[in-house]
Amino acid sequence: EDGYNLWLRYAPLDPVLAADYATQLGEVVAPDQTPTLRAARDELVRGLTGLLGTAPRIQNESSAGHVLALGTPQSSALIAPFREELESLGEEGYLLKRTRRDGRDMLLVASRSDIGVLYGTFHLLRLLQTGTALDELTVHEAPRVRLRVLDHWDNLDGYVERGYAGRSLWEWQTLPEWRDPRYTDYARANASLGINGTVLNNVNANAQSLAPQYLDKAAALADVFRPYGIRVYLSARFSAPIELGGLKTADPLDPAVQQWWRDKADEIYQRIPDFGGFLVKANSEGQPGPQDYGRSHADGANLLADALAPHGGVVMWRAFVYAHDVADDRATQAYTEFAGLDGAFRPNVVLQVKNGPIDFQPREPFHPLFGAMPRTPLMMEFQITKEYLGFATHLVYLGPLFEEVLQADTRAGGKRFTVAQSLSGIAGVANIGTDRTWSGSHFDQANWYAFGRLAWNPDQSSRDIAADWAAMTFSPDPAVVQPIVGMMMASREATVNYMTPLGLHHLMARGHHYGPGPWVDGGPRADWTSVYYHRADRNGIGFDRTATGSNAVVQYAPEVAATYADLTQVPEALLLWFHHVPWDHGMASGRPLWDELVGRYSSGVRQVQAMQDTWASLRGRVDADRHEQVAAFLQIQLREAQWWRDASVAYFQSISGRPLPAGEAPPPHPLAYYQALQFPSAPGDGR
Ligand code: BDP
Repeated sequence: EDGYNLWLRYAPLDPVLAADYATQLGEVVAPDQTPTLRAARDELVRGLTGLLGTAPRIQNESSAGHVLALGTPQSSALIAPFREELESLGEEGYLLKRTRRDGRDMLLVASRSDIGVLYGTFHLLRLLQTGTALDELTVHEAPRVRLRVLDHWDNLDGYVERGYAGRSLWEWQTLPEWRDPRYTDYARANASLGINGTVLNNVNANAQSLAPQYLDKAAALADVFRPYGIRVYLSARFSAPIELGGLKTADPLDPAVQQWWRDKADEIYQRIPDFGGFLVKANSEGQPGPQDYGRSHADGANLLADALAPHGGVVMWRAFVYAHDVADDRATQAYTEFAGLDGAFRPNVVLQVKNGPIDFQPREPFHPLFGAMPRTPLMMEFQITKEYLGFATHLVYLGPLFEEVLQADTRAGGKRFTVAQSLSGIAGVANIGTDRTWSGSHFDQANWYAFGRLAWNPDQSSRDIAADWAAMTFSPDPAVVQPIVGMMMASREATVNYMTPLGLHHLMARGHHYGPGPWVDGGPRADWTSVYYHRADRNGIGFDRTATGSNAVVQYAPEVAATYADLTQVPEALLLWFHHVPWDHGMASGRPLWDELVGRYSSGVRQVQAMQDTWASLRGRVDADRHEQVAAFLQIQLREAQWWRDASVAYFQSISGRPLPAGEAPPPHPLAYYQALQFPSAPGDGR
C-alpha cells in the first residue's frame, strides 16, 4: 500500500458482504459504444473484481434474475423506459435505482449522458466500498455547481509553485507523443468526484503555454481527459500578444490585440474542440494586466471573453488583486476593485474569488464579494495545497474549512443566502504532483477528495465526506473509520490554534512560508509582513477593521457587518481579525486575552499529541507501510506545532511584557534563536 490507488483501492470486502453484493448485482449489462461508456464499464469491472474477488459477468442482454444495468436511454434498452425520470437530472446527473421490471431485479446506473453514467458508476462503487446496503436504493444526483475545476500551479519547467508533492505531473518534454498512464489515473480520480475541468498551468503564467508546440501538448492531455468529462483550461498571460505575437501593446481596446486573441482562440479550438477557456491573474503581484493601459478589469476580462465566446469558452478572472499602494487595508482591496464592476462583465466571464479577503489563511472570514455581485457569476477559489497549513506533512483535513466558508451566511438582500448559494463554480489549487501518494502524504489525499465532493454539492457535510474517504482509503471497519474521522475533524482547529489562533493571520515566515514568523517586518511591502496584520504592541493586539480602523466591515451586508464590528458579538475565532483589543480583554473562558492566546497555542500542540495517540491505537488495523509514514509525519507535525507555539509565545511575550499564565512552560529558547533559524531548502522551495 503506497497510496497510489487513492480512494479507488477496491480492496476485498468482508467475504460475507461480498457474496451478498455479488448475488444482488448479478450479471452486468453495460454498453461500451463510446470512450466514456467504456471508461464506466472498465471502472466497474476493476472495482467489482477488487471488491468482490471475481470479475463480473458482462452480458449484452439480460436474462431473468438480477441485473446491474449501466447506460443512457439511447445506449441501453434496459434504461430507455426510465427516460422521464432522468429528465430533471440535467446533463451530468444520474440515477441509481433498485427496481423490478419484466421479472428482473434490476439495479440501474442511468443518466441522460455518458458522463453521468460514469459518475453514477463511481457512486455505486463508493456505496460498495463503504459497505452500504443496496435494498431500496434510489439516488438522484445532479451537480449543484457548473464549473468544478482544479487549478494547477505548474510551471513549464516542471516546478509546482507552492507544491509539496513532487514535481508537475505534466511531462512537457515527452508530450504530445507519450501519454503517461498516470494521466488516465489522474482523470479517473477526478471523475470519481465529478471534477470537470483542469487548468494545466500556473496563474503566474508563462506566455509560452499558448505557443503552438505547447498547445499540441495540452491537446494530448485533453484527449486523455475527454472520456472522463474533464475539460482543459489554460492560464493566460495578459501580455502574451506582446511576448508571443510581437505586438507593441496588450491594451484590451486595441483592435490588433483583440484580433490576436481571436486568432489565438481559433488556433486553440482547432486542436482542443472542447477547450474550457482561460484563467487569468492580472495586475496582481507583478503580473501584467489591463490596468497597465489604464483599462479596467472588466475591459481585460471582456477582451478574452469575446475571443472565446464563439467557441463556448469561459474566462475565469481572478479577484485576487491588490495594488502597490498599501495605504488601504489589503483585506478591502479586491472588493474595492470589483464590486463596482458588477454587471460590466460579459456573460462568459466568471470571477474567481479566494475564500477569504487576505490569502488562504488557516482561518479567514468569508470574502465580502460573495453575495455582493448579483449580476456576475462567481467562482470560489480554495487552496487544496496547504501553503499556509503546514504543507504536506501536517495532518490537516480541510473539509471543515471548506464547509465553514460555504455555509457562511452572507445575508445578501437581508435574508439567508449562503456563500454556497452564490456560486457558479468552485476551483481548488491542486495539491497533486509526482509523489507516489499524489498529494505528498496519505492524508492530503483527503483534501483533494473533499474538495471534489464539495464542488459537486457544496452543502454536504465534511464529516460524512471524511467518513467515506476513510472507509475507502483505509478500511470500512467502523473501528478504523470512527477514530480517523475524529482526528480529521479536529485537525484544522488544532492547526489554527498552534499557528494563528483567535483571528490572527499571516504570521508565517517570509517567502517560503515555512514555520512561524510573527516578527516579519520591513521589506518591499507592508502587507507582506506579519506586524502589519497582528499590530501587537505593549497594550494590545489585533487589526481594527471597524469604523475606528480600516472599516473593512462595511463591505459585508449590514447584519454581518454589525456582528463583526461588535466586540460582544464577533465570534472569538475572528476576534483579532476585526478588532484591536487590550491584552487583558475578557474572553468567554473568563481568562484575559493574553492567557487565552498562550493557552490556545499550547492546546494546538496537545491536539496534535491526541492525534498521535489515536493513530498509535490503529496500529495493526491499518497496513504497516501507510501506518508508519503517517506516524512519522505526525511526529514532524508535533515538532513543528511545538516550534510554532514556542516561537509565537516568545515573540508575543516580548511585545506584551506579560508573564506566562500558570502552568505554561516557557519556550526552551530565547526569541532570537527562533528568529535566526534559516532554511536554505524549505519544503516546496526547491527547483
Ligand atoms: C499566494 C502564493 C503565491 C501565489 C498567489 C496567488 O504565495 O505563490 O502566486 O497566492 O494566488 O498565496 O496568485
